Amino acid sequence: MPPKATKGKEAPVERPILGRFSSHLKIGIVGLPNVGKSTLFNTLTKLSIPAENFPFCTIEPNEARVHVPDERFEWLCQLYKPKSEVAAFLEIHDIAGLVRGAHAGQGLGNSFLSHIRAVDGIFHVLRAFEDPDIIHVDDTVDPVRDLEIISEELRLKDIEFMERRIEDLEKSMKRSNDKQLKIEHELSLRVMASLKEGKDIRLGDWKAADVEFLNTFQLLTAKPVVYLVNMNEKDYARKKNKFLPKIHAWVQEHGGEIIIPFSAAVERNLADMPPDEASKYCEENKLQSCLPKIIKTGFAAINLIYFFTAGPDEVKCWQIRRLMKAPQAAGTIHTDFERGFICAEVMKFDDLKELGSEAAVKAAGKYKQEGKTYVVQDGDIIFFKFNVSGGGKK
Ligand SMILES: Nc1nc2c(ncn2[C@@H]2O[C@H](COP(=O)(O)OP(=O)(O)O)[C@@H](O)[C@H]2O)c(=O)[nH]1
Ligand SMILES: [Mg+2]
Repeated sequence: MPPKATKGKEAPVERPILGRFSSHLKIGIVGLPNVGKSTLFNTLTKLSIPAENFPFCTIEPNEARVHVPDERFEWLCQLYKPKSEVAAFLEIHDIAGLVRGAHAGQGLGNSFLSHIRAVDGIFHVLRAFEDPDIIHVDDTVDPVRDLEIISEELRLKDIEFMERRIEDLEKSMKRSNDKQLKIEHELSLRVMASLKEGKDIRLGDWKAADVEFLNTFQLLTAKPVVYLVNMNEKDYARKKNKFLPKIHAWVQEHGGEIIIPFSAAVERNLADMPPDEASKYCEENKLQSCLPKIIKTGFAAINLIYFFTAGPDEVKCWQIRRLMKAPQAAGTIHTDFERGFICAEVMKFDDLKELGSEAAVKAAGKYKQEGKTYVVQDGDIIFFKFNVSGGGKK
């Protein structure tokens, strides 16, 4: 359910989140051919959690699940020395390259676009490395042109989808006076106007009621984007690249999302070295791996956070969507926890770290009982109290 709008102007209301209401969300690597998508993906795969750790889901060769690095989690594991440790993970899909005209079926366009539809966010990889041996589909390296191509393809696909949707709605409206149809039609026209102006749906100012409909459309331009700029090792180490200022300017004009400069070649080389050699290499060349940042940023971009449960048996990250309330968060552990929710006992990680133990946090009065309306924050350490013995209903 979308959050209720609050009355009055006092508190700035956070915009409702677009996208699937699930804690199992994925991010796809998208870009033109030969920009370094698979090199990045394969490097991530080397870090990935073996498929047998996910017995209930299939993992395809183009999917990887990687742990979200987190010092807080490591600290908790050090403190509790639990029998079991479960970190958060990000699911990443490698999607084949898109080319100009994909929306009209060029280069297997439609199937690529349907792969993008299936993910919840996009790592948009841009090529900012020059290498005469590696051809560029458009002959020259020009990441701003590539940004234009991809964003236009996604928008054109959305326009095509909305055209059909509007046609269908108009047919239905001839037969029925249903108020919902009118509401959806009106929204669809606003969506279309935004797309035709060149404005992606994720950047729109949508109301909670709009978001409910928009989520059923699964539009490509509604998905959050993180730009990954692939450059050569020298540029990556010196944090400079001739294309970066232009990329930056383009992104500022088109939504201002996060840009992460990285080097697929560096990441691949580091992943192939034994750990001590890799750290020596990083020190000598004054650089470090960017993968932790890429993973963390992607996780946050698709609106995932996690809370911890922590004790001697297990320290675990429970991933949920941002803005989730305590009972629903409890439900990710067990449906009974949601059904019989009494309260959430919450410790803040920083308090635990500062004071050193649960008992000390309690003694300092910082162990809080939170009720049904509490919005769970990233990094909360939670103990849920629940009771289903009173004949709770399903
Ligand atoms: N010089 C250089 N080559 C790269 C880099 N990243 C990828 N490549 C090469 O570019 C080619 C295409 O890379 P790939 O990851 O398959 O691109 P994709 O088509 O986007 O998946 C491969 O030969 C890679 O080795 C890079 O950072 N520097
Ligand atoms: Mg590839």
